Amino acid sequence: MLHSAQSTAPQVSRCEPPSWWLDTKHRDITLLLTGINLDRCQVTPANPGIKIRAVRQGRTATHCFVDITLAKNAPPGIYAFSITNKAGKATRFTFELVPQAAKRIAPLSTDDNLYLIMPDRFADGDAKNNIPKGMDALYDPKRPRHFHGGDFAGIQSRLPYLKDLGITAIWMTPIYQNASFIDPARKYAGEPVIDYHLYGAMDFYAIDPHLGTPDDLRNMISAAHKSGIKVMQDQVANHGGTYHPWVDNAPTKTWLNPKKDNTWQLMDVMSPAASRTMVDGVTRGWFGGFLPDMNQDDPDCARYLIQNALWWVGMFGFDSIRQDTISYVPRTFWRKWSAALKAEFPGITLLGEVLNGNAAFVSTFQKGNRGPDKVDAGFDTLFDFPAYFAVLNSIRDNDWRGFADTLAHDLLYEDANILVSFAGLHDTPRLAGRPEYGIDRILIALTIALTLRGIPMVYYGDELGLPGGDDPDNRRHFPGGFPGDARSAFSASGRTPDEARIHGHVRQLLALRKREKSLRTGKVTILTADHTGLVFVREAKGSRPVMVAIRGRIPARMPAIEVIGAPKARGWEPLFDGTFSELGPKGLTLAFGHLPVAVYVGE
Ligand SMILES: [Ca+2]
Ligand SMILES: [Ca+2]
Repeated sequence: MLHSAQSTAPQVSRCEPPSWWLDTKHRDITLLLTGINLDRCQVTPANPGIKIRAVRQGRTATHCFVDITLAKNAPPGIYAFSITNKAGKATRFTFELVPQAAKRIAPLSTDDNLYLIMPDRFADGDAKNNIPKGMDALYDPKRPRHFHGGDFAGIQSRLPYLKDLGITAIWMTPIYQNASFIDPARKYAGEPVIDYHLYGAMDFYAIDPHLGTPDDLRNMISAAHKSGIKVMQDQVANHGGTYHPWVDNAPTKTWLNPKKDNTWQLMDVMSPAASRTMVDGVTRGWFGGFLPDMNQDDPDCARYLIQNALWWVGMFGFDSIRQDTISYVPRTFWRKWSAALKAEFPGITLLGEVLNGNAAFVSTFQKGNRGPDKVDAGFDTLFDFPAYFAVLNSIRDNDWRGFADTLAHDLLYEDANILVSFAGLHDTPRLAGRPEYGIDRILIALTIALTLRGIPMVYYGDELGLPGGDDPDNRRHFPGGFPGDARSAFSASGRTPDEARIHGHVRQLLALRKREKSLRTGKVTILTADHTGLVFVREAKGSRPVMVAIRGRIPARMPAIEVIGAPKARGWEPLFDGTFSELGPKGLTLAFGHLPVAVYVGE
């Protein structure tokens, strides 16, 4: 048993946020202290520069909130505070002020080519972090749900590969510290559950040690910026990890929503016909039934999450944020969250994930769009899941009419021309996961994603046709990124013939995109969309038009498509071998070579 003096003295084990920057517009900050005996405390700053506005007790004596204001002339450095509890016992804790926020570069635009990396699965650049202390059981590159060893150093060392491919921005899946142990309660298909994907934060202010240190992250971001590559952080404000300490001991009574399975009925949140209970089933239900759901209607929880979002950008210099599962969170929170980020970092781009194929729903989350609830969630851009699903369906159905119908829904977006267009990501089966489609399907889906309006994105390995089914099989490691790999697809000599073909195709299209303004900013005009195939033109004022043709497969492979209404041009220069165009009896005839796609630049 502890002596009474020890048992009543306050102890502070955490201060969140641990630091801030001085050139901030966000001078009123709330510190969340975690520890013991933090009941009815007084906090006194040891140095001038930080004013205490209020100290508020949490749900129990393990948490308290300290509302502070940073003076404009506060010098940078470590600030100490004395904290005295109701028993009159005191201790100290510290908070750091750095001179300025990390420097950032320009917003994401349609000039960018985005690349999605799951850090654990891309490249292992530092074997020393593969088995952090006490985590021996978590590392096994041969098993699908274990850590494979990828890290920040691995990404940094592959920046030249990405630059050569034509990439100008990378999105890394989350980097928060996740559970350091195997989930004792769950297994999937006989495999232990390990959060190698890092979507289950155990500490929102720490980096998972498998990826490296804060300095490794800073070095990687700085090297990326020097290479002209922006870095997007993946943030998760909807939920924490299954075993987050808040599950047993939350800072306030309403910090988490009560444990209840999510209904997954996404569209209820914008449905004028949905009851309050139906809406809550999505926004307050626990993701998967086991991920503790943050209650953003709790003002302290909301403030914590907003400060956390600002902190990562200010301390590390991310250029943009991809926010997870945004439709599972009340939109009133996103309004505050996006406003705070834009106020502090005017150049930041906010990309929201709404994993749904219906543009009527997805579009309501874009900045400027007030849905039926009159709330502007404030996201600059969204993933174009509707177009992604439409492409797969059109390939399956051998009919491109559905794709044209989906693009008709562009009218619903405030700005469809900045949507992120992709041919797969870490939550969808790989394009190469269905062998019956062969390489054609991969080339078709990638060609559309990389030539459509918006910001194109490539999921790591898709440029090689990396195979894989559902999660986690779609997160196999990049060949050549890991010790012991038999070959390296990072270099041309290490690619199989099919990989070389797909890689060359992607690289060629990304280069064309860089060269042709029409592909970056031009309007989309569909000329053909039926069983014969798909033909669309991208044309920006005063720039050469680009025409994209996808070959239909009914009744047999179409050798050519005749199109009417192509923009006037003296000629159409084909991008790929074996393709050509000629003026036929009915209009322009686009001929295919050995590829299922053809791309032409108007002269
Ligand atoms: Ca490593
Ligand atoms: Ca939620």
